[in-house]
Amino acid sequence: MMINYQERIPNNVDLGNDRRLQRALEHWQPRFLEWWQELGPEGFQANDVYLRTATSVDAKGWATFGAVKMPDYRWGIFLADQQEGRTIGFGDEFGKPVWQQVPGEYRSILRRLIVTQGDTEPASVEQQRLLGQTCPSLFDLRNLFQVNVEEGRHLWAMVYLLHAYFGRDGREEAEDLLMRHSGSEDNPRILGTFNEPISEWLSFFMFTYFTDRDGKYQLKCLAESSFDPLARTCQFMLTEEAHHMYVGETGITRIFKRTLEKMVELKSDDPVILRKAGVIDLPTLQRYVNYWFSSCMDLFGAEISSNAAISFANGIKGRPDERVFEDHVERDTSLEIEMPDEAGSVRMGEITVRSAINEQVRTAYIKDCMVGVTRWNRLIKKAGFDFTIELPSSRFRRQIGLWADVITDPKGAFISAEEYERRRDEFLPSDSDRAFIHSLMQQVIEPGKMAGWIAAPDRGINNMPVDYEYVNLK
Ligand code: BYC
Ligand code: FE
Ligand code: FE
Repeated sequence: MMINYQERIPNNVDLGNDRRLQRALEHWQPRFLEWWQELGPEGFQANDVYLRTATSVDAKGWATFGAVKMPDYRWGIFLADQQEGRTIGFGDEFGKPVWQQVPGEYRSILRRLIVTQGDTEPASVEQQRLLGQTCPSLFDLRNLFQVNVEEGRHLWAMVYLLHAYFGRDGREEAEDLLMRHSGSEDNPRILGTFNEPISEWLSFFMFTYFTDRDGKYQLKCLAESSFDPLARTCQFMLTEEAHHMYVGETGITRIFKRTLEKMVELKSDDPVILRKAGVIDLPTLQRYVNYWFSSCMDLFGAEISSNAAISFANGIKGRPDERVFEDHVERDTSLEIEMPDEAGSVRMGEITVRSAINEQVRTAYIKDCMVGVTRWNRLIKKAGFDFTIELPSSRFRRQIGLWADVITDPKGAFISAEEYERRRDEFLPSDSDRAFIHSLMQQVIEPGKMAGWIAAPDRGINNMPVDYEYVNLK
C-alpha cells in the first residue's frame, strides 16, 4: 500500500479508517514532538538537513532525499506489505497461519518485547543529543541527524503497535516510553547500554557499529514473529537500520585510515607521538572496541533463558534468518555451551536449544561484528604495521547471564579482582583516554572539510559530492 502523506501521521496502515486509533495517536504526537524538542538533538532544529524520507515500503526506491527541518520530518507508520498465506516459521505452532491479532495468552510477553524494543529508540536519540556541537564534518552531522530521526520513527513503529493492539495498557506504555530517560537516576532506560553516555564521536561510531547491529539482530528475530504486524514493522525497520550500520562501519574505517596515514607518515606506532599528531592510536581504538562490544554482549540476555525459550516455543520471537536453521521446532534438541565451573575454569554444559536461543542470536551477531574487524585489520596490515584488533571474549565484563559474576581479561581468561583493577586501563578506555578523545572533538562545519582525526568518506550521500552542504547552518 502506498504511504499516505496527506494525513497528519503519514502511514500505510489505512489509519484514516480507524478514527479511534487515529485520535489516540494524534494525542500522542504532540508529546513526541515535545520530547524531541527537549531531548532530541540540541540545536539545529531550525536548520535544513539533507534527509531521506520513506515514500513506499518496497525494496527499490523507498526513499526521497531533500532539505527538511528536523521537527518537520514526516515520522509515520510504515509496515512491509502483508504476505498472503504467511505461516508460523518456528516453535510449537510451526506451519499454522500467523496471527493478525494478539492471542490473549501472549499479551504480556509480546507487550514486554515491544516495550523493550521501543525503549531503545528514543534512548539512543537522548544519548546522542549533544554530538552536533562537536561534529567532525557536515557530512557526519547529517548522518547523525538521519540516524536520530529514524530512531524517532522506530519509536513510532512500536507505539503504533502498542496503541493498535494493546488497548489501555498499550497507551500507558506509550506514554512511559517518553518518560524514562537515558542515564536517569530514578527512571532510566530498560537496557544497560542505553544508559551509557555518548559524549564524543568515537563512541558514536562504536555505538552505531556495535549497538545498532544488536538492533539489526533483534529486529531480525522479531521480523520472524508470528504476530504479523510486529514482523512487518520490523522488516521495514531493518531497511532503515542498514544506514545506521553503514554510518558506524564507515566512521570507524575512516578513523583507522586517518590514523594509519599518520603512522606511515611519522613512521611510528607510538601512541604519544600519534596523539601529539592529533590522531587516535590503535590501542585506544582497541579499548573502545572492548568497551562497546562487551556492553552489547549483555543486550542478548542470559545464555540460559526461560524467557527466550517460552518466546521461541510460542512463536513470538525467533532467531535471525530462522530459515537457515535446520530444525525450526527444536522440541527435544540440545546443544553444548561454555559455562564457568566451580573450580574457576570453563566447562562444557548441555542445555536445551530452546533455552539457548539468546546464545544462538549472540553467536550470529558476533560473526557479523567480525566482518568489519577483519576489514580494519587488513588496512593495518596493508599500511605495514603489526597490530590486530580483536573482539573481546563474550565472557569479558558481563553483567547479565552466566558470566556476570566471573572476572576475566578481554581474552576471557579468569583473573582476580585485584588484577582486573590493576590492569583496567589496559582493557578499557581510561580517564586519560577519554580526556584525549574529548580534546579532539572540535566542531568542523565548512562543507567538505574533515576534523584531523578522521579521513574523508569515499563518497557522499545519494550521489551528492562529499563537499555538499548537507546541513544548511544559515
Ligand atoms: N540490560 O531471561 P533474560 C536497538 C534483563 S537494540 C538490562 O536473558 P530475555 C537499537 C531481562 O530483561 C535492540 N537488563 O531475558 C540500537 C530480564 O529481566 P526480567 C533492542 C537486561 O528476555 C541502537 C533479565 O535480565 N531490542 O533496537 O531472554 C539504537 C533476564 O534476562 C539486559 C530488543 O532488545 C540488559 N542488557 O532477553 C537504537 C528486543 N539483558 O524480565 C535502537 C526485545 C537482559 O527478568 N527484547 N536483561 O525482569 C528482548 O528480546 C529481550 O528482552 C532481551 C533479553 C533479548 C533484551
Ligand atoms: Fe532503531
Ligand atoms: Fe538504528
